[in-house]
Amino acid sequence: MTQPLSHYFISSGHNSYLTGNQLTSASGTTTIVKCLQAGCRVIELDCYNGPVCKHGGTLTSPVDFKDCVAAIRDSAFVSSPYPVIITMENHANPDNQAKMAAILRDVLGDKLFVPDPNDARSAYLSPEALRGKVICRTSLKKDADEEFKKLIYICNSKFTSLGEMIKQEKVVSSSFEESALPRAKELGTYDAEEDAEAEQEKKVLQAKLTKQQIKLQQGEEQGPEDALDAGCPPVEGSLQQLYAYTCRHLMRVYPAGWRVMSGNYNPMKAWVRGASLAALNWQVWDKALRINQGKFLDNGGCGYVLKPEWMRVPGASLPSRPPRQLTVRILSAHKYQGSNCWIFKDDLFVRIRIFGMPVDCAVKQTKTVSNSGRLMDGGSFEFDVRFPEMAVLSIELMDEDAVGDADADMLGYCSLPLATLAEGEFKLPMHSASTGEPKKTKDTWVKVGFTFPLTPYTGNAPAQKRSEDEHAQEGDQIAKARV
Ligand SMILES: [Ca+2]
Ligand SMILES: [Ca+2]
Repeated sequence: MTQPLSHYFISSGHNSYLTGNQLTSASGTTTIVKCLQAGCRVIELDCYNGPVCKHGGTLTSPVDFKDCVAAIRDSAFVSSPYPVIITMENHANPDNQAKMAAILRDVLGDKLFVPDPNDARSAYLSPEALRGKVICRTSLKKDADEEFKKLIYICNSKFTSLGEMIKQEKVVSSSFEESALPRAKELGTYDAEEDAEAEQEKKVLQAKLTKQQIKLQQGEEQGPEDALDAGCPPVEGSLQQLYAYTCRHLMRVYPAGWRVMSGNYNPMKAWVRGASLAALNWQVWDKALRINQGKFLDNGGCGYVLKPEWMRVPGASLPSRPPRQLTVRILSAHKYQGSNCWIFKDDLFVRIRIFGMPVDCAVKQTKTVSNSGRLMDGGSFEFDVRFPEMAVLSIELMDEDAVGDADADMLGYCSLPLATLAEGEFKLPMHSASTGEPKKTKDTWVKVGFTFPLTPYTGNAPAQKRSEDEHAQEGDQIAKARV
C-alpha cells in the first residue's frame, strides 16, 4: 500500500447523501454509513449554500453538510484503515466554502488530511502514508475561499484532449460521465455492447417513470461543472495514452443523469481505461455493485486494489499474452423450497460470467432442472483468461421463467476476484441479488470446483473443442487487445 493513490482502483460512491432515487428521495446519512461499512472509500457530496447536501434541481430534501461529515468521521475506518476521500461537487459560494472548511476542521479534527502547501505534488501520496485520514477532492474556482482551498488535496480539472491531460505537471483529477468516456480504439466492440445495454436500460426505465418523474428529470441540473458535458465530443486516444494519464492522475467516472432510479453502469468500463474511481450509486443493489463487490474482495476488502503493472508503469500498454484456462465445475446447487413440496418449485440453472478486459468477457450456463430446487452435476465450463488480475468471476443461481432467460430471476450470486482465486472444491455462499447481503448457506448454495493452472493454455488440447469460427473470432479479439 505504498504506491501513489493513482496506482489503485478505489471503491467509490456517487451522490452518497441520497437515500433512494435521484429525484424525490430524502437526503441523509444512511447510504454514507452503509457504503463506508462495506469498504467504499470515496463519498460524494453535492454541496450548496447552508451548507447543505442535496441533488440540485430535484425534489430531494437537503441534509446538513455537518451531519454528512460527522457520519463520515464515525464510520470511515470501521471496515478499513485506509484513507477516505470526500469528493465535493461544489455549488456553494465563498462564504459557505469558509463555513465548510471550518466544519471539516472541527468535526474531523486530526483525521482531516491538510496538505503541505510546499508539496510540489508531482505524485500522490500512498494509502499507507494517508492511513486513517480523510482527504478532500473538489474543483476550485478562481474566487474560492482561501481556508477552503488549503484543505483540497485532489484538484479536479476539465480536459478536452488526452494530450493536454497527460502533460499536466502537478497531479490532478478529472471526472467523466459514463457516456462521455474517452474513446480508445482497442475497446471498440466492448463499448458498443455496453452502450447497447445502457440504451436498453434507459428505454425500460423511461417507460416506468411517472409523469412527475419525467418532468423532474427534464428540469434536472446540468451535471457537475468540472466534468466534460455529455454533449461534448468524447476525448479520443489509445489505451496507452489513457494509462499514461491514469497512472499519475486520478480519473473518476460517474453514472449518467438518466439513471434516476439510482442504477449503475458496469464499473469494468471505467477500470479497463485505468480510472481509479468508478463512482456507483449504492442506494439500489444491482449488477454493477455485484461486480464492484467481487473486485474489492481482493486485498482484504480494504477498498483499494493495486492496478495491474501494465497499467501503472511509464509507457504502459496492454500486453499480448497467451491465455490461462479456468475450469469451473458446477457440482450441485440448491435452493430450499419451504413447505412447498410438489408444485411450482424453482427451475434452477447456474450462470457463470466473467467481467474483465474485453477479450476475457464471457458467459456460460448449465442446463435447467425444472420444478425441483435442486441441480446435480451441472457440468464443466472452460474459460480462456488473459488478464485474471482485472477479472471478476460471477457464479449466479437462477430460476428460469417460462418466458426465457431474459426474465429469469436471480436467487443468489457469488462474485469473486480472479486475481486471488483458489483452486479446489467449495460450497459457495450465495448473496442476495437485491441487497448484496449473504444468504443462509443451509438454504441456498452452489457447490463448485475450480482449476486455474498457472501455465498458459496453448489452445491445442483436445479437450477444448472449438469451431474454426471461434478460433477466427479469438484471433480478432487478440488483435484488438494488442496496442
Ligand atoms: Ca453529484
Ligand atoms: Ca420458475
